[in-house]
Amino acid sequence: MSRMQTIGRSQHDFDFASYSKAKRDLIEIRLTEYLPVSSPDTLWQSMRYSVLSGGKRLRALLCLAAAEAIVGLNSDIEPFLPLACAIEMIHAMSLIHDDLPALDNDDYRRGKLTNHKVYGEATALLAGDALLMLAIETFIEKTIKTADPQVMLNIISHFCHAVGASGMVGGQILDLAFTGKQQGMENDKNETNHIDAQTIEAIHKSKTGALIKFSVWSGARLAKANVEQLSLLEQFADKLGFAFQIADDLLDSTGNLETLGKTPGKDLAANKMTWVTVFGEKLAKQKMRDLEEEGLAILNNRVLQAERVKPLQELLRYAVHRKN
Ligand code: GRG
Repeated sequence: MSRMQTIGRSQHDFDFASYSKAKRDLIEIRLTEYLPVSSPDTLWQSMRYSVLSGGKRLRALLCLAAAEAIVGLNSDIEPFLPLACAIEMIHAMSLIHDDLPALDNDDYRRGKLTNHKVYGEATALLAGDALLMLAIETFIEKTIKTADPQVMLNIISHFCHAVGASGMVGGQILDLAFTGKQQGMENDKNETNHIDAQTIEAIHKSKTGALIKFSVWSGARLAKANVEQLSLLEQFADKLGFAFQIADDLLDSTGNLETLGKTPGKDLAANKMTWVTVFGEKLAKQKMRDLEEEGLAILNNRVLQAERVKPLQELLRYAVHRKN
């Protein structure tokens, strides 16, 4: 049987629903443990409110699946759980900050009031800050006994890059610059103020793609992937991250508050530059499907084992075809 047929078949012989439920359950248990009821009271409540409020846990799942792509599906994933949970903490903090009035000014997230609507802007801001630090602390404290410190330092360095000015924070500011919401950012736009495919891709790659790429890369790195494997998985994550963002933008234009858990139609209302608002739904869907094919093709490589990449294949399909 050719490798391509094997990939097609995996849709049927790999029980992704059970796989992802089992992994999500573990992630929830561990996150609850890492975020105890503690003091200062309100700060911890606010942190717990956003981290333990559901969410697809896609980034944590990607991290675990990338580790499994290297160590195998029946291996112990315990050593990778703190890293996967730390990534969910960072993701949650980025959502808290993103929802603030100074940025997207959203009232709903994951079907609940946003953090600042419940706890106020000052606490929401500080809960985000504390989560960022808790993520790093958790990863270090819970991993130090089992992992090579050199590998851990490498992961922390990549983490800083993915989150900071070259990653999420940088992407967010470019997004604001092109949305025209922020004054004094003229230098951050290109000379013509013209938004093109390359610019949208650059914004997506940093704002959303960087953490997704880090999730995949870091899981594999902690699992001691070799250079070739890491490079392929990064290429795969690039495709997935971009496809995920286009899916997110499509859902924003077609979904509703009930299914999305957040206010739909905000991109168009805010004049945001997305693949959907700039090129329309039809081309956006086409681009997303192309990225899905490209991502699956990347996994079809002799340096990765077909059996071991099944969760990653299914997570890519899920990122594209999800309904929320
Ligand atoms: C990271 C230091 C630091 C600051 C934050 C606000 C900000 C800087 C960056 C914005 C990043 C952001 C919120 C990007 C959008 C990503 C996105 C599409 C989020 C939705 O992700 P899902 O659908 O959410 O995975 P769930 O709720 O399922 O977890």
